Amino acid sequence: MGKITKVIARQVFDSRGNPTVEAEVFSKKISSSSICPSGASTGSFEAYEKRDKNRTDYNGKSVFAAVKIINSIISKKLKNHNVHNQEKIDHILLKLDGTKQKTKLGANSMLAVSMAVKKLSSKIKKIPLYKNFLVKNNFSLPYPLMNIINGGAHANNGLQIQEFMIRPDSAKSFTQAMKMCFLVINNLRKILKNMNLSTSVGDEGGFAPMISSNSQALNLIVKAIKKSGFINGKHISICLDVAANELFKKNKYAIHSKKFETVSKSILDYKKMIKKYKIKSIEDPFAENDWLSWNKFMNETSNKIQIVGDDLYVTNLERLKIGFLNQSSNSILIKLNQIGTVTETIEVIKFAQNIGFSTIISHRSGESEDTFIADLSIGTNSNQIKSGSLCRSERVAKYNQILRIEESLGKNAKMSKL
Ligand code: 2PG
Ligand code: MG
Repeated sequence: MGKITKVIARQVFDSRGNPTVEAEVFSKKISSSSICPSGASTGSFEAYEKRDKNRTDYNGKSVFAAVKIINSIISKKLKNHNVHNQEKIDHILLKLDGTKQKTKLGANSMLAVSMAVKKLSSKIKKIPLYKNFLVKNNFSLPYPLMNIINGGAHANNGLQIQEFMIRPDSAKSFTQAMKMCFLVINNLRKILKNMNLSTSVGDEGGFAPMISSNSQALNLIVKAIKKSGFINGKHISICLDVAANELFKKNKYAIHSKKFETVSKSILDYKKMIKKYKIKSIEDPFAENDWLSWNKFMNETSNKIQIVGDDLYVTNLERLKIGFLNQSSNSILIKLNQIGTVTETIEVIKFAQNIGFSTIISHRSGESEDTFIADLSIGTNSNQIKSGSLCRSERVAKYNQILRIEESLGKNAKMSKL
C-alpha cells in the first residue's frame, strides 16, 4: 500500500503574490499536495530557486519550467516507488538533479514534491503529519518567535534590522504562549496608534511603522511588554534577526545606524543593546562568509544569548559542520527550501541536536497556506518556531496548527526546553 502512481504540479501564488510551485503526489485516488515557500533576504549558498527568468509575461517570476520538470521528468521517475520511503525518493530527486545547488531541477520543484510525499505517506498510514518524522512519542511544542516589527528587506520603513521578535519564555503551554504574544501585539498596536504611527504590516505580519532607528523599535516593544503586565527578559524576551548580509560592505556593517562601522564597533554596540534591552537571541549578526566575526561574537556573548545561523548555514550540513568547528553559533535556523528535500533537512536537524545546538524551524517571507513547518517543528522536537506575527493567515496558519496538535496531545502536551 502506498505506491506513487503520478505526480502533478501547478503554478500557484505565495503571500507576496509571486508565482510558486505546488506539487500533488498520487497513490491511486489518494493524493497530498504541498507548496514551496520563497525568501527575500536569501543567502547565496541556498539551493537554487528555478524561475522563468527569460519569460516576460510574469516579469521573469513564473515557475512554469519547474512545474514542467515535475509533470514530466519527476513524475516518471517516482512512479511505482514506495511513498513511505522518503529517503529513497529524495535520493532519486538528488540523483536526477546531480548538481551542487540543485540548479538543474530547481529546489522549488524538488521540495514541493518531497514535502507532498511526506504528507501522502502520513495520509496513507492514517497518522498525523507530525508523527511521521523523527520523534515517535514524548513530543514537545516549540516556543514561538513572533515577529512584531518588520524592517530591512521585509518593509520599506528604513529600519536596519530585519526582524524584531518576541518569545514568551515563561509560557507553560503553547496556548499560553499565544495569549502572551497576542497581548503584547495588541498593546503595541495601541501604542503605535496613540503615537500616530502606522499600524500597517510588513511581509511577515509584523508592524512596519515609519521609524528608522533600532532603539526606537526596541523601546516601543519594551513599552508594549510592560503595558501587557510582563517583565522584559523574564516573561517575554526580545529576539532579533539582523540579516546582516544585507548590511555588509567592504568588511564593515551598518547594523546600528546607517553608517558603516568596523566589526569591533558593531560588537560593542551589540553588547550594549543586549544589556539594555535584555535581548536573548540574535540571528545572522554578521554576513554569511564572515566566519571570523561570528566566532569573535560567540566568544564574547554566547554564555548569555542564543546566536542563530540562518544565511550562514542555509540548512546545509557541510556549512553547519564548518560552523561547529569554528564555534560560530549555538543555534541553527531551519528552512526546508534552503536545502531542497525533507531528508536533507532532517539530517541537518539531527546533527544540530547532537552537537547541542537549538533548532528553530522557520517560515520564509514568501509563504503560503501550507502548514508543513508546524508539524515539522513538533515532529523533530525543535525548540522554537519562527512564523511571523499574529497577523496574515499564511503566518497564523502555522500557529493554529500547533494549537490543534497541542489539543490532540492533551495531557501529554509539554513545551520544549529553551
Ligand atoms: C529570514 C527569513 C524569514 P526570508 O531571514 O529569516 O523570516 O526571511 O525568507 O526573506 O529569507
Ligand atoms: Mg534570517
